[in-house]
Amino acid sequence: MGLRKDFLWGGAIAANQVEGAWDVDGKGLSVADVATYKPKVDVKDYRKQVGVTTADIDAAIKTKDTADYPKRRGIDFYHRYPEDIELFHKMGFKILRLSIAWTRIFPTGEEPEPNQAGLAYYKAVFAKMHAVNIEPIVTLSHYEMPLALATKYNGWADRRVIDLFVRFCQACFTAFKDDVKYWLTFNEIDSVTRHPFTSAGIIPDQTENLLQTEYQAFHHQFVASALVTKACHATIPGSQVGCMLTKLTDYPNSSDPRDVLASFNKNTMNYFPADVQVFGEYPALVLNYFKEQGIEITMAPDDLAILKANTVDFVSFSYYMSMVSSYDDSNLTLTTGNTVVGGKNPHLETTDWGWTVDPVGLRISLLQLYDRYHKPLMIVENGMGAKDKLTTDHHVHDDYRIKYFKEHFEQMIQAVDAGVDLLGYTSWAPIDLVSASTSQMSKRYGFIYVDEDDLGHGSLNRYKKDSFTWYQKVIQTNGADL
Ligand code: BGP
Repeated sequence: MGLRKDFLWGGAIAANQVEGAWDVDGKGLSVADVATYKPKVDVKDYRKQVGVTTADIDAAIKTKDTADYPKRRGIDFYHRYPEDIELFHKMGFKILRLSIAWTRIFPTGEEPEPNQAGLAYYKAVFAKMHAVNIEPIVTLSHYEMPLALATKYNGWADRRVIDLFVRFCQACFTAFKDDVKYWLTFNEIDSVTRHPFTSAGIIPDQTENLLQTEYQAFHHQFVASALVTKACHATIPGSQVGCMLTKLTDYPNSSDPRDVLASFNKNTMNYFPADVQVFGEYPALVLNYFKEQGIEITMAPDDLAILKANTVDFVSFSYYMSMVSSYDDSNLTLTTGNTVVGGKNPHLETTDWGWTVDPVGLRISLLQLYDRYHKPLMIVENGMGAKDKLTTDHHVHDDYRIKYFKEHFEQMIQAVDAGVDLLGYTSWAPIDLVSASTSQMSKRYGFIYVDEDDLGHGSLNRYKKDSFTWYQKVIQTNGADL
């Protein structure tokens, strides 16, 4: 069988991790521009709450364009996109996932009119992509809410942000209706409870019930996502809108039924945002969890009808690692991969950053998601962060990366052979970029090396790694030659 003939091979990037030019052409500050990433919990002591504070933000604003805030530099995709898109084209990309920075279109989120320079920039990027037959898939919100909305409203915790987001999306649909068919609303929507600031603009004040705030923010995002799905379908006939989930596939630590139950519950909470976006309703188990936790979601009278009437067309997800759960954490050796905390799996290796490498987990994830949702799927992030070495003659021999992808593709193809409807695959990331969790360049993902270090020094020259030619061959043969 193998992959469909029109399988969408490509790569995925996000504006805040590549563009740089953080204050160019009227762009406003986004949460990404000020946050050296901070998860909600201390990774060494996962019971300890941390998270971004107003003092962090003030310090970041004062510090401005320094090495502490590398996302402001990015890899200068803002100016170098023609060259980068050419390189993607050389690899044979059919699709490129990228995000539109909200702050290029509405710098503070509340301007009466969209910023024409921002719209013109993306128009030019899409034109370049179409010139080489690369289809865009656009994420409308990839950890880059206007900072002004975070500080003024506590981000998505406030219902008023829904209209502001819908307005931004509508401006994009109107401007790019002839350019973009595939859209994603929120990147890794489930991440609100892991890093509330970058994900939802929430600046926790230590007195509030943070879970309550986070689930309220989720609800606002669900309603926004549904309204945006509706607007997209109305403005762009034939458009396809997807949800985007971090698939954190969880295994029980043992066959002890209590471990199995703990893992089931973990997976239920991971699926929940996609459940709402696909089924158009809250799962009963999650509503019960809210009750148990004393969480009360405030809803407007029409909200549930809006969710039900505007579900997504396909399900997209990122897949990096699997997790292990037990009913009793003391049974686990906890690992602290920098976005999540979970039990160590003795059967799996980890990357230098503690993320388990689990190709079979990708196959399991595809089977689970298809079995649950019966919707076409798209893998929109998957890849391996590594410390690459550039040789003096400008090569990177990244056989470890080729091995990682080969093993994941083998499992992906087996899932497709088992009946999963998979539309495409975009690697994270086709070109080195600033890491979301470390804010550094040295966690490299690309098939293309970018000469830039963690302090922003370097020529920014692009060099093809060994994996570049390998991925090119994979695309050429539609996965037949790995
Ligand atoms: C996902 C994000 C991406 C990306 C990726 C890798 O969670 O959607 O933005 O960065 O993870 O993570 P990191 O950059 O921390 O290695």
